[in-house]
Amino acid sequence: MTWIRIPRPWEVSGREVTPEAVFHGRRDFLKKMGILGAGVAALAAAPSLAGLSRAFAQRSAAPVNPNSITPESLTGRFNNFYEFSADKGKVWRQARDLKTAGWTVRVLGHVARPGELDVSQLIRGWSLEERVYRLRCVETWSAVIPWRGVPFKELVKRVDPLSSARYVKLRTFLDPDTATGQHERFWEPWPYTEGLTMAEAMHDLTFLAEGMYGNGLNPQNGAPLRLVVPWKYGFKSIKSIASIEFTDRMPETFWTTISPLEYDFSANVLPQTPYARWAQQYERPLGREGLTPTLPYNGYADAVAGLYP
Ligand SMILES: Nc1nc2c(c(=O)[nH]1)N[C@H]1C(S)=C(S)[C@@H](COP(=O)(O)O)O[C@H]1N2
Ligand SMILES: [Mo]
Repeated sequence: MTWIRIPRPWEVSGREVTPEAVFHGRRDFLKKMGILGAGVAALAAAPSLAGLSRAFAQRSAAPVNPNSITPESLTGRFNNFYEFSADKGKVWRQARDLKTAGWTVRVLGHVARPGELDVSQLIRGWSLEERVYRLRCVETWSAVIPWRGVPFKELVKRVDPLSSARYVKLRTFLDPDTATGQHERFWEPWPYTEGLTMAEAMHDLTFLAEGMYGNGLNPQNGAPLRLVVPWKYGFKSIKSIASIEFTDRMPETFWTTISPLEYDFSANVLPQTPYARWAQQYERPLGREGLTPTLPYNGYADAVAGLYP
């Protein structure tokens, strides 16, 4: 399958500038494919994606760069998902046991509509969107991934947080029988927990993904539902979400609990600031030779710097 990376308006802060017409052309293209509006069923019924992508590329004068998307063979076989293994090459094998059928997400805390959401029902009601984002791991490797899902704020608005809600706290499942990492490193603060301020949660870039590369998520990438926060280090993009809690105080997270001196709650990608055990000026894109500079806020400064006056 050929994927063509078409820059979106918010990517202007990166290396390329996109004529507005390209963005609208892109939307029409996605509509035709059924990604916008109709959803998964239409996508499955769509003709060859590679063919459509080529046709679209020929129609448009866009500066597309088909090489920047990281091959799925890499992002599907090199993972951080400590619930399963601390060995990035073994996660995909271990995670095959994750049962995602009938998955629910619990909504609780300072919210008008708490409850248990059935994920497959939830997804059926969404107008799915595709977004190509950079992912920057704090360990300095990086990837460019085409996600499929909805802005996280769509879900937040639906459950109607109270005005007392100042943070969102997200948790992954707890199941040491399936997740060998939770069993072997039982002393770690499971379940994996992450969080955002309400302003970050409501930002248009903050994404809730149910798919990548045009298919549903694989277990190793966080099926059935994960967060994607592209301007923060990868560990904020919590996989396999089991609960969403609205709180009035900053939550402790997995990493701030394990090592509070290394990890802070915000974890924004700021290349001039050493973070955790690593210098952060450069990154190693998966599947490519050598290093490339890391950009402030991972290339999304224009879109998000306003959150941090
Ligand atoms: N539940 C959970 N989510 C997680 C992690 C994890 O260990 N457990 N690892 C994080 C880290 S460190 C990174 S870099 C990304 C990696 O996502 P990927 O494997 O899909 O590329 O997932 C994040 N989400
Ligand atoms: Mo990471």
